[in-house]
Amino acid sequence: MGTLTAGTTYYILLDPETTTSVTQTFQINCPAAYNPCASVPTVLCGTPVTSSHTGTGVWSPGNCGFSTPGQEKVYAFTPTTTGAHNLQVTSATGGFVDYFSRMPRVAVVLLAGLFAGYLYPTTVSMGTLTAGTTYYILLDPEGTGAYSHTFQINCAPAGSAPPCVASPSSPTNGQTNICPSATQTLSWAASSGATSYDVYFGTTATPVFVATTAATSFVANTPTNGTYYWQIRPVGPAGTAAGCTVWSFTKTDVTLPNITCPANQVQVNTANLCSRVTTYATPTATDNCGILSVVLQSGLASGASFPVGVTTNIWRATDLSNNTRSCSFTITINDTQKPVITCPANIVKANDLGKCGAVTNYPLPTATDNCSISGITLVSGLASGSLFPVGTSTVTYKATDASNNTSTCNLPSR
Ligand SMILES: [Ca+2]
Ligand SMILES: [Ca+2]
Repeated sequence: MGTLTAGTTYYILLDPETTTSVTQTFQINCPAAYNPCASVPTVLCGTPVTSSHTGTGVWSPGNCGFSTPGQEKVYAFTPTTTGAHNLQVTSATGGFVDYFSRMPRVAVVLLAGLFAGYLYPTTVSMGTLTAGTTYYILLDPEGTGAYSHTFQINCAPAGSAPPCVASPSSPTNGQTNICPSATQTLSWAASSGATSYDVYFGTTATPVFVATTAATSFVANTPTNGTYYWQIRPVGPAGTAAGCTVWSFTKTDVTLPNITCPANQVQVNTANLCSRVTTYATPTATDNCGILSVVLQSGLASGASFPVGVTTNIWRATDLSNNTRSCSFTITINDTQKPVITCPANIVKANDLGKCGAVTNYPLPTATDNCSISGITLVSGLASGSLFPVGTSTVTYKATDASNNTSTCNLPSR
């Protein structure tokens, strides 16, 4: 029946050459389903292979937006030396064929974890392949027409891979207390003969491949505090250095900030007030990584009205990792203003009948103070209600404020 196309409906007409009874049994024999793994030819170093494809395949791994519906071919390659290999396409007809290979840097199951190589560029790096390991290459056309590609795998040149870098430039291996930041620049000395460096980086002792760079530095992402591990594998024409040391560093800030408070101050009250408006310099703070804030925790701000007495001001500095340290200082306002005491007016009276004096009551003195009065006491003379002798008696009262300032007044009477 020739080549039939999948999904198309064909009609078969049975038409006897006679009008008598005819019985026939027939069937349509279909081709076996295509199996790309039924035959896996071996590719040898530097030996061209011509791969021909026609019709539909069984897989269509997408690549850069192009599907690959064509017939696949799988090839096996086992390098005899460890080192850099590349795949070179030397001729092609029919159009694009996508080349997939096992990514050499990650553990894979056959044909999973693929990277794409194209017809263009005609040579693509396969990275460092390991001697004795079998790699698989999948060729998958982007169409179902007829394709023919000739390719070869070029093996590592003679020589040896460049040496590992002895130690990192920055951060140093094992460095701790590196200030937290979103990124960390890694740098290392050049390795003799290296043309590029494979950078491995991560938070475990087995860092993963993250980049290839021709430079001797790399900016790694360090979004969280903790220990990071990294490894540099110098790459040269003959291969990639193996067995290079895994280095580490730790990003954290456990160093408390420093904060310096101004000196203690002693002032006197503002006249007629039990306080004084006082200013002071804002405490200064420094930190190995950076200051987030310097705030007043308790006490009063500069420029506030400080009450008579001792006010303790506590300031706290917080660094970018929320480490804190506090300092304190006092502002003392002394009340030096005496209270004001007022005695009642003089009392003049005659002697009580038959007495050489007079029982006399007088109103008690009153007192005011800018802060508060703690007491009014009789210092000398007779108390109110006493028998005052004939003549002039002097009564003296004393007012005391809360700061032990005193004032007296006299109440002469006779
Ligand atoms: Ca700090
Ligand atoms: Ca006072």
